[in-house]
Amino acid sequence: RTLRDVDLIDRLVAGHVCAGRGDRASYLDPQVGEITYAGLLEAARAYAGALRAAGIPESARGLLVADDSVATVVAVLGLWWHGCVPVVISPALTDGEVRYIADDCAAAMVHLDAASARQRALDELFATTPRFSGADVRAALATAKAGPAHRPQEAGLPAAWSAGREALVQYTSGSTGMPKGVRHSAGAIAAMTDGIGTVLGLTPEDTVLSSARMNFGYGFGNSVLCPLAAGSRVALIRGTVDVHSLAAAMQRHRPTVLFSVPRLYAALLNASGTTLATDCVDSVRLCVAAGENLPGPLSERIRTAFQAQLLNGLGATEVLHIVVATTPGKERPGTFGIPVPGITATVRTSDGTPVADGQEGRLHIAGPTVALGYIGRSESAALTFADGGAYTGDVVRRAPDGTFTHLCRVDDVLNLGGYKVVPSEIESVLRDVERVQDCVVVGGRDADGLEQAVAYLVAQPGSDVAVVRRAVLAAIRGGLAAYKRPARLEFLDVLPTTSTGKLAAFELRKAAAQ
Ligand code: 3SK
Repeated sequence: RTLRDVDLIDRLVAGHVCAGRGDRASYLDPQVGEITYAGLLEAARAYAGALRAAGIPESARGLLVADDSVATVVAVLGLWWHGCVPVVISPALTDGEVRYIADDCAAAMVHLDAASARQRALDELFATTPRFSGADVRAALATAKAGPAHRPQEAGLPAAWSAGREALVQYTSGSTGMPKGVRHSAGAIAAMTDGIGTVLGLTPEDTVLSSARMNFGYGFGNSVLCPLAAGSRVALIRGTVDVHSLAAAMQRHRPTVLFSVPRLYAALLNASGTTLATDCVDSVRLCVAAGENLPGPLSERIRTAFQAQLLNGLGATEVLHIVVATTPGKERPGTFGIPVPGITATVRTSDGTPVADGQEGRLHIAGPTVALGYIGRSESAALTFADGGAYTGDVVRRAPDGTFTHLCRVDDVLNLGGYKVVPSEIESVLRDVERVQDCVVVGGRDADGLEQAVAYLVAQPGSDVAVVRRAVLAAIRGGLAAYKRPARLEFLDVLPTTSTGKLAAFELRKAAAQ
């Protein structure tokens, strides 16, 4: 091995076992209970052995269509042990999206872990692909008996990863077309745990809870990379997380570090007093907010309610995790703070020229966590990965003290709690509704200052607006995932236009922001 090799298994699991911390809890899974670092290491070895026994080639990509669970982490670690590249995606994606991603990344195996009906559909979708299942891993964890996902004797030594080699692929929805596979190197994983990992300051005494899921870059860093590198304990929540399941998990697991998105913090704070009970928040020493802009007043409310430190971070899948962050204990409400160690962040014009402090421009990130690129997609890659780093798609400003403030997105993509939503996708559902003549969707603000989708519609002349509204609401419920649904529907007689007859979207944005 060369000096630049990264031993992912050692860094994340084996190192803790060798240091005498093998009996400490790594994961607390609602279905499996608590699993120690030694147990996690053994399960990863058994999974790697099963991959080898099934003839899965080293370096191949493996697709995990899986919820957050300890079985998903075992599969990720087993793939790394065997020298393969994990790709974790949500079981809530449609069959078409899952098939597209499996083909796009040329997955040599699939690991499927979903609720029963979805699991059956996924099993059918991949009838001819080497298949592993989360249920098999859980059975192996319970009995430690040889089975389809448990072949410890067959595993070789953990793979050596040179720093520049692809080790992880994460899919991002992006602003146009089908999802893009972002290729991360082993070196980026090591640099990320040394960079934002250091700022977070997680320790083996911490219990971590994340509302963001492992199939999203933020969640993968929160529930896998950062806590494992630090030897912390992670409490897992299965399925989609809402304000109720998050509050219940906080009461049950008493996390010391909470990772979430600003809109879930706002929902927690806005919920009735009984939800945000003392025994829900008093264990938390650090709140981490990322995924979307955190308005200053909301950050103050979080600190007051939790009586905890707050880290507000800006990240992107293309740079693996948070790259600009406030320092816990030195909060700067309304800003994202400064670049994390190892990262250079600059503000640039559209031709890539750096601008002076105080001026707005595109955020450019350089450093070891910048991805290797996309799978295929040479045109998109050339626009994003340029000038020695990556553009995150954010318009920002840097103050003379070096802190960054978020202004808006470069494109008109909406950021709804970390989900990037293209207005045209919402518009196409609205346009199909009978008696809708015209519509446009823009970004507005809710009472907490968080971005929301606002739809402006024009009904056909002579229609009953109340009837059209009901039809639109039904179409939204049937045709759009909950996070994509507009928060407000406004009916106008006509959409505003400029003197040249173009849509005056800026007028609607101004109105939606009030
Ligand atoms: O904000 C995001 O989109 C993000 C993506 C990946 C990792 C971390 C973050 C905050």
